[in-house]
Amino acid sequence: MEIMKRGALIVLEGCDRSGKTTQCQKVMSWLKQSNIESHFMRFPERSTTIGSLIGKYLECSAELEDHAIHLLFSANRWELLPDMKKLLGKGTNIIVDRYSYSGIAFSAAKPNMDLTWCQKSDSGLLKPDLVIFLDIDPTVAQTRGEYGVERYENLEMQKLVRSNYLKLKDETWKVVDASRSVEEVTRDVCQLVKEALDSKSLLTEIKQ
Ligand code: T5A
Ligand code: NA
Repeated sequence: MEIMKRGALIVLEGCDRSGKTTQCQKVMSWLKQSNIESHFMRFPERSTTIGSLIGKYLECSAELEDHAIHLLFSANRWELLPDMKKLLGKGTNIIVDRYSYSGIAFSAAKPNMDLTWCQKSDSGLLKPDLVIFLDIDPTVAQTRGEYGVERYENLEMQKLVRSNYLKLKDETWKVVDASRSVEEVTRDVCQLVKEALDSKSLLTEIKQ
């Protein structure tokens, strides 16, 4: 009898312009070519009602108190939790462009925002099987396309975000040097995804 494998939850994280969306697209096309059932998601997901408010905040066309916007980012993940559980349960892998780690690292980079407080609203969401951290010096990232268009895209903020990310790093994290060419980064990212998909831990329940 064949044992049903659940899908893997794989997250790409990193400072702004580290190349997350580019690499998610590369991974998705590799998975498609390999006939591996996979679904792409991103946070913030700006298409929902909550997400549209987040979008306005990021474009600086709306102002929100720091704790309030933090909770909206978190609510945006909670509202998509049922969809994520359904996909993983039927064996579909999910590749996610940003997750709770962004929520914590960015909010906690603001003055008077406590990292431990920021973690609370995401407690109970699904824990990823693998987090690929695209690491880049924020001074290098700021030379990349369209930098500085949205809120948070400034050097001081990004340096604090990077140091917060490193505080959140645990055994599920793999750090990839994202300052290299797209092709070099993709090679490492696809290798890490492949290892995660081969893992025996997918025969167990998804962690919460
Ligand atoms: N946020 C997010 C919170 O505060 N709380 C939360 O809970 C969440 C989920 C928007 C903001 O929201 C914050 C974090 C963000 O500040 P977003 O919508 O993911 O989040 O942001 P985007 O602007 O879409 O994406 P990023 O700025 O993070 O960029 P990416 O996805 O890291 O980078 P990418 O792939 O778009 O590439 C950027 C540019 O660099 C080039 C690309 O061609 C592009 O021009 N590039 C490279 N150039 C050279 N070498 C490489 N290896 C390259 N890879 C890509
Ligand atoms: Na992106």
